[in-house]
Amino acid sequence: MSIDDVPVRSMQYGASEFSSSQQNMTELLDGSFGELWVFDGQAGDRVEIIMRATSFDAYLILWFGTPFGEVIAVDDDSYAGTDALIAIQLPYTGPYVIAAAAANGPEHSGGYRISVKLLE
Ligand SMILES: [Ca+2]
Repeated sequence: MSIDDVPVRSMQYGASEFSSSQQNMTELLDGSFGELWVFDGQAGDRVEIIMRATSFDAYLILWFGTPFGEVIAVDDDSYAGTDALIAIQLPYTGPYVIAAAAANGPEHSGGYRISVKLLE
């Protein structure tokens, strides 16, 4: 699927996905590159998004609605080492877009794991 011609992969709460494809990397507005994922959230949901990568510096951006719209959260290294964690209570109901990005440029991208969990 795509939003505004930007390729986006869908995921659901509880999903943990591995991606190693670099052709899905999209250039983001700040010049960095990332792969985009979308999930549906409800206002008030407490969610935890984790991105782990062994060969590059993981970086997460979360938007509401469409990519490059309203930024809800960003994180670089809150999980462990250079891995990223966003833990947040969602402010709106609707689609959220995640960028799983490389903090230090697309030449450093590679395999990574991303998970989205709904906390009780
Ligand atoms: Ca990082």
